[in-house]
Amino acid sequence: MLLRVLPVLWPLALLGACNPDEKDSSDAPPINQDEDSPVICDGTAPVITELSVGNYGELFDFEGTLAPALLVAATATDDDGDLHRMNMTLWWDDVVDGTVDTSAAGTEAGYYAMDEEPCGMFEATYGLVFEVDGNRFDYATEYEFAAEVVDDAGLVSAQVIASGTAPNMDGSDG
Ligand SMILES: [Ca+2]
Ligand SMILES: [Ca+2]
Repeated sequence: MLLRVLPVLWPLALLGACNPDEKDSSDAPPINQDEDSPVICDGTAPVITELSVGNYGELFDFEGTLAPALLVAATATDDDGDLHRMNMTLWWDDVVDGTVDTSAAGTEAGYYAMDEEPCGMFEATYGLVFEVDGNRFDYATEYEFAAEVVDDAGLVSAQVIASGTAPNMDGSDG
């Protein structure tokens, strides 16, 4: 069965996650003035400040198919502001014991470019929705996820683990 997964990104204004004044602070790194060179921020790794796993809350439109969905969302901060392009890697299991095997390749969300100038995105929330169809993800079952976030420079955060319960077949909380 095909694993259907789609990235979702919330408007930061809705989350209140982005302080537009932050990029004007003295902490902001200088931006490379040479327009022909790629912009390189200070080179700090991102930090996951929150990882949530749970019911998306309603049926999700998986490219034309409405289905219950499990939402995994990570909020990350990064001192050098290069979350204007961000990726997330996930591993999971259905044994909630505080550990997830990450020895095999994880599922990558794929880089997502935020609508923000380089080196100016100090916090971002990135999510993935997984279709819950009784196969790869079972209804009303608790899953445990390990997540890593990757910034524009390819620097990887420390892993964070969180668990949550997949919805019922009708999309209600499982
Ligand atoms: Ca960074
Ligand atoms: Ca586990």
